Amino acid sequence: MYKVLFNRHIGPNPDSFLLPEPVLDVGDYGAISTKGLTSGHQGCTGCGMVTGTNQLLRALKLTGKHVVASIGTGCNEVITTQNTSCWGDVSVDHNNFPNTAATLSGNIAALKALAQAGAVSPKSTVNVGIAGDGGSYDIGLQALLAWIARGEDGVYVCLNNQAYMNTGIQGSGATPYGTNTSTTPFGKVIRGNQRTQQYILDLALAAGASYVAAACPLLHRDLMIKAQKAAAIEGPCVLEFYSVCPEGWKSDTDVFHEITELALETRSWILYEAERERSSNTVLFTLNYAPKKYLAISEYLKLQERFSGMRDFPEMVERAQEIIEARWFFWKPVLEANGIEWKEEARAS
Ligand SMILES: Cc1ncc(C[n+]2csc(CCOP(=O)(O)OP(=O)(O)O)c2C)c(N)n1
Ligand code: SF4
Ligand SMILES: [Mg+2]
Repeated sequence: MYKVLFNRHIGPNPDSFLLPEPVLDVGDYGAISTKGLTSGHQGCTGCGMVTGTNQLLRALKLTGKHVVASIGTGCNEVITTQNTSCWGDVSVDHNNFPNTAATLSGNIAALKALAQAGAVSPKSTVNVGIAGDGGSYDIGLQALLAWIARGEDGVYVCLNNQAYMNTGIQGSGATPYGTNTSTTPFGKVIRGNQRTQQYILDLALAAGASYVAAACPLLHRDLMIKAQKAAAIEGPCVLEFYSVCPEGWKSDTDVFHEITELALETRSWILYEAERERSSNTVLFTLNYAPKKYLAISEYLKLQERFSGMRDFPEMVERAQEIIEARWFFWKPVLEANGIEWKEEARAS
């Protein structure tokens, strides 16, 4: 285990004690045109992972490095590999469902060998692995944890839409309690997903990651700062992006903004980051957003039909609320230091 320290400051954080200088906010670069994911992809209207990938690539390119991306099977790969020109000048390899972190490792080794042979300059590339929640929490977890354990320098990004969307909305380790998916259908006897979702960033920190961060494309500056920090910090860094999926969440295609905002305001998605000081094995946690009065989880359940079954069962809604509050208990010292209540008293009516 590691020792826990909290940053008292709540908000986007360009500083890191692992970096000599703060990274630049996207606005500080001035009018530099950069291209992330360009047109030609086949993502659904309102897809959160398209926006998240776009912001990730823009942030990494702003660092001036060449992006080498290893992408695992899932929506992100399927929608971008029929017309690969949408990746622009990113070097991309598409690999199998469990393999993202393993092929990321292969790219890192290959570029190290090329640098030793003088064929590329060292540190001129940023190596990224991108996979879905199924590819990260489930079938790709072994490769991810082993990559972290080897301590290699790179960035792993989990695009979390909370189920296996590309193959027909099967539940994953990231599927929230009560969700209706094709493998956790909402019926009379078993009411949707009975398990509590897991948290990949907890696992990554336990495995020894240098830096982990949760972001969402609604707050693009925060996401891009985190991507740049992950690119600059030495060692394995893991990012997780909240990714609205109208197809799998059974939501309208034009409420990307509203759903993400509700995720933040109900505290069901936590924007935070954590960085590790290796010699003392201390991890510094920073909370990047906390609503002063948070909304009840029932508000979050409204715009997404995947939750339509559980909405009618008050005990299930209460259980979902308890899961959130149990997770926020961790942040109690930071909330209290900032005069914010952490429990029901803090809920807006
Ligand atoms: C070994 C293997 N098993 C199953 C599949 C089929 N498959 C491809 S993508 C996928 C689900 C991807 O889910 P996730 O990683 O969450 O990505 P999403 O599509 O949701 O973005 C599955 C089951 C495969 N390609 N390879
Ligand atoms: S199914 Fe979901 S994740 Fe896949 S492209 Fe459509 S909106 Fe995006
Ligand atoms: Mg998924």
